[in-house]
Amino acid sequence: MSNTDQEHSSFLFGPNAHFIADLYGRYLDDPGSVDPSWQGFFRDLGDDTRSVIEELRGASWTPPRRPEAGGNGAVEEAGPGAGNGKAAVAEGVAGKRQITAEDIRAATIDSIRALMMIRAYRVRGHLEADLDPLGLKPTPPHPELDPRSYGFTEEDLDRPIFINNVLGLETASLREIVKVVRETYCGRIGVEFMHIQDPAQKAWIQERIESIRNQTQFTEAGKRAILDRLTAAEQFERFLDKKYTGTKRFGLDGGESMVPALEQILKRGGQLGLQEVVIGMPHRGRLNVLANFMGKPYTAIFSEFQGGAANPEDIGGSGDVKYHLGTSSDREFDGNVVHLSLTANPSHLEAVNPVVVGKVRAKQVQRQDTDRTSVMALLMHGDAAFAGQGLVAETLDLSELRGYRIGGTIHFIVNNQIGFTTNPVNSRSGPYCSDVAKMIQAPIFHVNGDDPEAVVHVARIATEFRQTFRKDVVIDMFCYRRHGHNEGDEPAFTQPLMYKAIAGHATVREIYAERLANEGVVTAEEGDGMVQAMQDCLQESFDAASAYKPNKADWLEGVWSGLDKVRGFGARRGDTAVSPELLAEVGQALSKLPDSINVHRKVRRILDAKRKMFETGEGIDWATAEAMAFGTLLVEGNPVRLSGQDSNRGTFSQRHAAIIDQETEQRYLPLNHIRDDQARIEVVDSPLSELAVLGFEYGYSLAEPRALTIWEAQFGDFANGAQIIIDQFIASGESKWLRMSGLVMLLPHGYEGQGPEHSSARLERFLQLSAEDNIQVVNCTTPANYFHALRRQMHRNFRKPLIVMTPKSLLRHKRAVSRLENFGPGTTFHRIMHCDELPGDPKDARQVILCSGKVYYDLLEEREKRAITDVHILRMEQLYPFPADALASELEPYRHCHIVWCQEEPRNMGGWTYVMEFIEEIAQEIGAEHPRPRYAGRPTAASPATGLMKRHNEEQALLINDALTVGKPRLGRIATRKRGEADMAAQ
Ligand SMILES: Cc1ncc(C[n+]2csc(CCOP(=O)(O)OP(=O)(O)O)c2C)c(N)n1
Repeated sequence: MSNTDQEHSSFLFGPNAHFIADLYGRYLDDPGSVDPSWQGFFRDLGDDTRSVIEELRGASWTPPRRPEAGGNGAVEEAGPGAGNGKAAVAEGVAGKRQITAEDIRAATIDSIRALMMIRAYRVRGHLEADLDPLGLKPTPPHPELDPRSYGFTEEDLDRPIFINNVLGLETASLREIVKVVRETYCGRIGVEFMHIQDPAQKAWIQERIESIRNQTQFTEAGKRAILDRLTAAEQFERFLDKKYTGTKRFGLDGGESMVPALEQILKRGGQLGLQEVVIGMPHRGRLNVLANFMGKPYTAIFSEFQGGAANPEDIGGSGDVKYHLGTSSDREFDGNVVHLSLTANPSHLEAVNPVVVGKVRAKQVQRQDTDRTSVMALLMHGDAAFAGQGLVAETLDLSELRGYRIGGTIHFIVNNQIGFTTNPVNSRSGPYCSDVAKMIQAPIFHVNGDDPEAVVHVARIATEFRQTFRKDVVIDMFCYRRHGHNEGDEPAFTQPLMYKAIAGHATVREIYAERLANEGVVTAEEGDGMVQAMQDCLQESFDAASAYKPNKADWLEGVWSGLDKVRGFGARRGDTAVSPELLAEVGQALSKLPDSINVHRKVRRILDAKRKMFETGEGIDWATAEAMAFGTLLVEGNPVRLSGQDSNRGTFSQRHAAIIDQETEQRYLPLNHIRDDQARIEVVDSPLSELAVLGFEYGYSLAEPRALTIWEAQFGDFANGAQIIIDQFIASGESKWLRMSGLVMLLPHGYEGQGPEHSSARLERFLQLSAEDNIQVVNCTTPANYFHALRRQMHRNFRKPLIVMTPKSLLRHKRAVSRLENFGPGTTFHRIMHCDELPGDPKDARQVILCSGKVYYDLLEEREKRAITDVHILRMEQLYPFPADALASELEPYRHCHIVWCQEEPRNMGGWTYVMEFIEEIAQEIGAEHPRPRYAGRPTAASPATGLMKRHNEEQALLINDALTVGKPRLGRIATRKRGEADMAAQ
């Protein structure tokens, strides 16, 4: 094309692009208003046209005004779209050449087509990106990325096309456009971002990557730093492989680019205000991260390989395998210090995610990081785990919720394209392991792990995105796993072809070192020197390992200082009584609202009832006692955080923590209005998740020992959806990792005929988990005792998780109330309680019933109804730690009596199998006449409870009768059931 032609063309294309845009607007308003040939053209373009036209218009373009009658609308009216088929304007304004309507149309159609193609690259370019270092599967061409799909032919390759500065190109040939879009979208990075609905976020990513063709030009120093980190990462694994051949280490070999990428996140993050990063990661590469990112001394790691403990031996605990351990450190980049803490985790992949997120939230509160840019979560994942574990989705779901958000997590997937021995095709239904992250519209950067510069580059963009938009972002690094799942495994059993390819594949460091040598940045000798220096350093640390002794455990530092490891059993009451003045002050706040709030009339009645409780000092119910515990702790400076499904109102409409204005739906939390200088309560209605939410609250409790942190189940039965957090963290975290938690779990429990899933919080499971003073399990019968149990959590110098079986019917039971004096001076938590009023002298008793929780009231009522005076009742308010000393002294007056354990749960559930040995042993110790306790409860059962009310009532009556009947071992149904089972087993 000659210069003159070009002048004509570029002149033409700009204005006519606008013209076409306007024409398209008219078409959308009324298709019949434009020439039929244009109608056909617009129709064929399909849905994407609108956005393409918008790009063609450019940001500065404003639509032309519609011509007014008699106005000077000549410009807008002219042209083919106006129906006159004449290029009057073009001719008139250009004045250089006769331009036909066909010329204009061809040119602008080119523009539109080119832009549609560019758009297709933004949406689908990642599908043709060069992501797999092994190149095992050919990437099939996608038709939407083929220029021919837009009507272009070979002949169009060099014709200039106006694209209005898209991709930084005003006018470019098709050849050039294709080159740029392929560089940007189909290189070694594939970006998924067009699913993001927020225009600012989408535009930010587009601009960020298109402006530099998705490539950072690293300085020489930057390239050296990348090579240095790759060398450290590679040589560390090699050294371990050599010294501890075949020992499990879950090496990073093949995924080494993660290490410089993590460095980049800290460096760029530090520049953007980041001060602290909480990290969660799986087994893969964990030792490498500990050593080469967190700065854990190599000597310490080698010592652990040689069987040394991670903590001083006098600390105790069961310890854990080395690739589960956490640590913390400070790193400095360009004068910015960033504190890092890697959270300890169990084998259960992804289980640590919500724990990390909860920790971050607590730290943000501590640092008053209201814009959430100082503290960030960094989660690493395996590809199979990210796709497979539902907890990933549950935790992502927390990311934008008011009560849980932390301003975004950076996710880094080490996508080695295999899970143990399972291929991706058997691992997931979607094309990418990262697909679940689209549910929160997170941008996803797929990147080839053999290109460390590309990996560092996306780490930088991801960090900027997180700090700018405070939103989750995902890096999916395609790589490979050089060895078997662990180093003792033979991978060729199952993936022979893949492992043949890996065997012949140079390491990431080798590839990069060669590249830098070719670029003349680092000579081959220098590269080898880096390797040698690393080897020397490792050898030196190795030599020192046998003499290495960890000098202190780090568990009572920072916000934990002042707290201590628990020592000895016993009552451990803590000082939980509250002065009458403070009780009155909290009572006042709980029952009086500002006049401006429009309260629901039933809530008003509840508040009036509360006022009466405080005025009379009588009848304080469960919910009020709980609010009193919260309120008094708040005044004492302990924040309270409660989250669970429908926790504000309370599943049983008992709590009403937030009063909702009936006109405006504004929330008012009376507990935040006791005094000006009090701590705050946060009551969060959680999403319908147990696993993630319990994990989050557990994480919160790890980072904030001075807050009372509570998770509440809707019904206790649902807690088993969170079993991993219970087993792997709450019950065993302190023993494995020396991490205390004062988390409270509220689990509604009790047999009230509501069926199999609304009766039991599976008390037996918590009791089975109880050992080595790990948790506390209580099943209180009075509001005041519950109050003291909650306050006790903050009023001792140690922290232990507290599992509370909470009531349902007792919330409104007329006898399950306390008096104000039960909260006042001199009061405390009681592990064992006898009846409120003894029916007679213990000397005259013939039987003593031990029980726990709601069944106490059923026994009491029936005993009164039958006027029984020789059966006394002892309530075990705390089941673990088992109150052996208290039980011995409470049982003492009943040495001559029969002892019965009464429970509502089936015999294979509830407390029976746990308490029976304790009771017998204690009874023997005090010289009881009948030391073996008798069981009164439901027979063994597969399902926790019947779904039939009639049957429930019969069963309940039977077990109460059984418990109250003196000395009578009931054969009948229990024995029959057991014999039947034995017979079946024998057949
Ligand atoms: C919840 C859970 N289920 C099963 C396992 C056993 N397991 C350990 S590693 C692994 C494969 C993980 O694959 P991937 O997530 O891709 O990580 P990679 O080991 O490949 O880095 C499996 C199944 C586990 N640790 N956790």
